[in-house]
Amino acid sequence: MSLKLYGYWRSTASYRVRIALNLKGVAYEYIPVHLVNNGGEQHQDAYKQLNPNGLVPTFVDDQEDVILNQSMAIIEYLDERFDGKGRLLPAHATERARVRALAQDIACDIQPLGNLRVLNALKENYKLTQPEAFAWAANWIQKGFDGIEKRLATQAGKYCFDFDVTLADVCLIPQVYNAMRFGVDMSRYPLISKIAKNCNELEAFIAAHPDNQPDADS
Ligand SMILES: N[C@@H](CCC(=O)N[C@@H](CS)C(=O)NCC(=O)O)C(=O)O
Repeated sequence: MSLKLYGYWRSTASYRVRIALNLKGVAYEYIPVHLVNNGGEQHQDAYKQLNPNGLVPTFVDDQEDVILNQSMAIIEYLDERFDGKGRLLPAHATERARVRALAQDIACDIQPLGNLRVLNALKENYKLTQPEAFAWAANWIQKGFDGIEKRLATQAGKYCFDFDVTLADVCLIPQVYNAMRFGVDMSRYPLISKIAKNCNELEAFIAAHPDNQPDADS
């Protein structure tokens, strides 16, 4: 089997897929795509042949002749293809929809607003300074986390949904990492912080952490 993940150490979407691969216990080759150096390797022709969107991650499963973008699609593919270990989506339709909704609160409503290309456009086209761009990103993370914190009060246990790690945790933990990078005051979010602490004690999350990637700090 030959599975490859094209990603970047600090990319939250890549981080989600790394966590999912580890939870599934699936070995893979990690291929760094530097989002800043050389004008951003995500924009180079060789990479854009794999992913014309010019974003990471891209996942390749040679055995099945599959090339996928979009971290959520990749994770659901992994969950179905390697269904023996650590199901990331519950079997029951209502629970599955709730998990997806929380995951999408992060992946659809928070992450895109703080993406590198959005921050670059704010700086280049609207003359925001670096601290102003960081404040923009932090603002949208806070708006999203305010809602998630309230939602978790009705359902969270050790993880976002009781005692099983799900797709929601897989999305939440990279967003917490990103929130800290942008200076969000996490003391406003005791439940999110507790869940992040619990997840970050698990080997799958530790191994996926940005600092533990071969391209970290590059
Ligand atoms: N919805 C996509 C988001 C992908 C995405 O925004 N990736 C970011 C890193 S987290 C990226 O490649 N940014 C490069 C850029 O903005 O130029 C997914 O979940 O895979």
